[in-house]
Amino acid sequence: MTATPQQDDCLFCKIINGEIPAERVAESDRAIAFRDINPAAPVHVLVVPRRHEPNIGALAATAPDDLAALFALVTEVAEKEGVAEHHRIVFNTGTEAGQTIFHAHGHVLGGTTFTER
Ligand code: DGP
Repeated sequence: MTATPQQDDCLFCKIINGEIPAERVAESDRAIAFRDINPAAPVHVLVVPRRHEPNIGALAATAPDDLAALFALVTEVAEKEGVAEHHRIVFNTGTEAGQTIFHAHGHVLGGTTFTER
């Protein structure tokens, strides 16, 4: 089996490999979910493909099965965290959109009422 593509200097690759600790809440063979270090809501979990791609569009183009697996894990996380009925999923692409970690990831946010878009 081919190794999952990863990047040596990537923080999220290091979390995936266990080199840097994180509070994991769920995982599958293609994606992992862990709590954001700086939560913006009572529930704030990052859902991250094991495969290193710089953003969600690159993941969709390169590995659509991994994208589907990512969303399956989003659903699992929302259920586990008790926010299946009300949650927000955010994918930032590019610095101007607020992306700071260039390994594709979705923010699963919930446990509060969002008033702004
Ligand atoms: P973004 O701005 O969309 O690239 O989101 C990156 C998120 O990653 C940001 O909300 C903070 C989070 N984060 C950064 N460093 C760490 C870390 O070392 N551990 C964890 N759990 N989260 C981190």
